[in-house]
Order: sequence, then C-alpha cells, then structure tokens
Amino acid sequence: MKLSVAHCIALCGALFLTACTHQQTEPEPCGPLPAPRQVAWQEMETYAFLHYSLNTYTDQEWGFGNEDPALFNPSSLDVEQWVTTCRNAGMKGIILTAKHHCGFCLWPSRYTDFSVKSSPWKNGEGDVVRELSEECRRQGLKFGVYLSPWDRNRSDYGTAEYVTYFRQQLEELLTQYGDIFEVWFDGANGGDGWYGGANEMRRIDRATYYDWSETYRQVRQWQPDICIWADVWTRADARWVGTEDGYVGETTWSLLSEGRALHDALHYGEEEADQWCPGEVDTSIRPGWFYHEREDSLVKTVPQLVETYYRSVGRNANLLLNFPIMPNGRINAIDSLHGAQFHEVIERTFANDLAAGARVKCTLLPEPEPEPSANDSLQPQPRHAAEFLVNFDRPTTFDRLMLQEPIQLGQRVREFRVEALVGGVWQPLEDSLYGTPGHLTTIGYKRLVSFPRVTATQFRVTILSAKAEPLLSHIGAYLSPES
Ligand code: FUL
Repeated sequence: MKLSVAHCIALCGALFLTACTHQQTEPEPCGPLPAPRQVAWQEMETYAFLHYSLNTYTDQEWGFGNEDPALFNPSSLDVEQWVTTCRNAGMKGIILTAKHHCGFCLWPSRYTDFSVKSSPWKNGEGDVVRELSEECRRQGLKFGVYLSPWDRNRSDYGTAEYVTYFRQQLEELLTQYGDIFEVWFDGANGGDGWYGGANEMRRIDRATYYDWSETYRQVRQWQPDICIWADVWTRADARWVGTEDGYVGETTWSLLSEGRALHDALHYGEEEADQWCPGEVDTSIRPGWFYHEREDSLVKTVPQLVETYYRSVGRNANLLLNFPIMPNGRINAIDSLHGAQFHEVIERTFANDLAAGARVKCTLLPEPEPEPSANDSLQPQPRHAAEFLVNFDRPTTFDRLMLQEPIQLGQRVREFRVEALVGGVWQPLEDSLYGTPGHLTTIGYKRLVSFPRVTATQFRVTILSAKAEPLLSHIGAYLSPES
C-alpha cells in the first residue's frame, strides 16, 4: 500500500494519540535531509552506463592515451538500438563515457583534436554525445555523462592548464546537450600514461588538484538539477559503494561525512554523519566495462541480474548497470536479451501489490522502563519502537515485502523485523539475501525483503529501533513469478 507523506504523518499522529498523551503533532524532520534533486535521482532507481571509446577497438580496459583516433570507425553505430535496449531493461536513463581515461572524446570538443573529429566515422563530422542525447529524449530516458578527470593523453595533465581544459570540456558537455541528470567523475586518477609523449608516471593531489568545490559550483551553474557523482573527498550528491561487484551493504545509510571515506563508510554509509549522500551501485553486465568478444559467454545471467537488483535497489541504493558497446557500434544481443528478461522478472514481481487497500494498524511500542537506580546520564536513549500490522481480507500468498521511508523527512529506521501470521502463529520472515540471519537493518528509500512463499492472513513490520519516530510511506507485499 502506498502512503503519501501526509498520510504517513497522519498515521504517525494516530500512533502518537494511541501510544501516549502528547498532542498530535507533525513529525520533525530527522536530518540531514536530501535535496529535491537527490530525491528525484533516487526515484529513478535503475539507469545504464554505456562504455565506449578507443578501448573498444584496442580490446583494452584502460587506454594509454596514444591510440590512433582512426581506429574509431563503427560500421553500424545505432543509438536507437542502445536506447531501446536500455529501456527494455527498465533503465530510466543512460550515462555515456564521453571521455574515458585515454582522453579520446566522443564529441567534437573545441579544445582537442583527440576526438571523433579525427576519426573516419562520418568523415569526422559525427558526434556520439549529440546522437545519444537526442535519442534518449526521443524515447523518454534521461541522459548523463561520464567525464574522466584523469586524462592519459594530455601533456598538461598535472598542471593548472589541464584543470582549465577539464572545466572547458565540462562546460561543453553541460551546456550543449540539453538536460543532464548525472555527471560522473571517476575516482581512478593518476599513474602512468602517454601524456603527450612524456610516457611517465604522474600523480596529482586528489584532495586539492581539481578544487572540487569550485568545479561543483560551475557544474550547478550550468545544470542546476544535476546529480554529481564523485569518488573524491569533497562530498557530491551520490557516492560509490566501495565495490564494482554489484551490491551495497545490508545496512545502508544514505549519510556520509565530508572528507576521505574508507571502504566501510562507502559500503554501509554512516548512521551519524553530516551529509545526505546515497549509494549508487555501479556494475557491468559483463566482467569488463568495455566490450571484449571473449566475454560473450560471461554475460550476467537473469538470476544474477535479479539478485544484483535486490542487493542494490532493494537495499536503499540506485543501480547503474553497464552495457558495453561492440566495435560495430551496437550492444550485443545476449546483453540485450538478458537485460530485457531481467526487467520482465522485476516488472512481474512488483506489478501487483497484494497489500494495496489492506488495513494497517500502527502502534508505538513502549520505551523500556528506566532503571530506578541509574542516574540521568545513564538513562537509555529512546528506541522509538513501533509496529505496523497489516491485515489481509483473506489468506494471501507472498514472498516479497517492500518497505519505504519518506526520505524527505530523513532516514530513521536502524533495525526491524518482519513476521507473518500463519495458522495463528507469528512466523519470522528471514531475508534469504541477508548474510547474517536475524534482525534486518535500515530501510531508507526502499528495502526489499525476499523469503520463501508464505500464506498468511496478517503480517507485521516491527521497528525495533529508529533515530526518531519511525515513518513508512509504503508497505507492499508481492509474489514473484515461478522461476
Ligand atoms: C572505474 C574505471 O577505472 C573503469 O574503467 C570504469 O570506467 C568504472 C566505471 O570506473 O573506476
């Protein structure tokens, strides 16, 4: 059942009335809170990455920067096929590698010749960014760009001039191609490279070199509603989750402190932190990010993609799923097929909310009695426990639950459990994708719980602990299709 924020406040108010003598009040936001652009971004849930560059023609993952632009000559580049494939896979947007680490630009940048304009494709008159951005708009997908801060082609990489070049390229991408929903600043930065023939090792100071605060300011001036993804220490709108293997922590807070973040902070977020910075799970449908024929037999299977979805979107993160482009300029048919079949499973699972219209009773559970002997400083913090009890009209079979918090009011729930009333007995529903059985942790924008089919007349969600009074904007029950 879908509960609007207003409805959920009303429920919470009702819950306050039944549970205590306080006056009914609207819940206070529990900060930090997301910006509206971050809420809109989170609602996209799944979008695609497309990796395409000279690497596609050299069979590499990272170009050195000395590749010949003449290699870029797709025989049948077809952006309509890319967008259709992504749309059929349930992707709400596409982020293109406009420039990967080798420095080759998929658009005819005014500031370098190392681009499509020096390639035989369309006699140097082509612009992949333009074609794709227009096709995305035509098919109703959002468009985003990946611009590698590291550039192994440029002789000036490491100097102040390069930062100017980087920002000039950003300006081109963010002002010439319509609305951009996300810009991606890769964290891989510095090391060996061609660097205009220097063939050497170069390191930059990741914390200061790009003056990220100023770069972000310019980005927002060109695209006020954009989400900035950056694996750097100046907090952006969304974060890396510390792995490219397609999952985020079972506990996932959308909060992160400013400054250098270690793996656990990226992977699980931080319960107490000063910035709203949700996780984005970036992973490829194949082992590599770029296309390699030898990986045609290694495309993620439909069950693997479905599991990736539950371990990303189902754990309060967005899923950025990569489809590599082949040398001929198309997405491989196996990738397209698995993408479409994956989406079909997700669609069929969540098309019918069996709890829509069911009655929900919310009760605030009593706080534990304070220890009579303890002094004030030792009194336990309130745990804000509550029960959401859902009554079906008739025995109902389901194997998935969807829970959502109204994140506009912050992320609150620390720990919860779900149970179904089967034959008059409350039976715990253990998440089969949860590493450690027991109490489940964090809900956030969306939490999916998967368990073997159960037939019940009621189920309940017990919030065991929350940072403030718990609010849910959606409680849904679903039945996944037979395999
Ligand atoms: C990494 C890069 O080094 C990979 O080549 C790829 O672009 C991936 C999305 O990010 O950091």
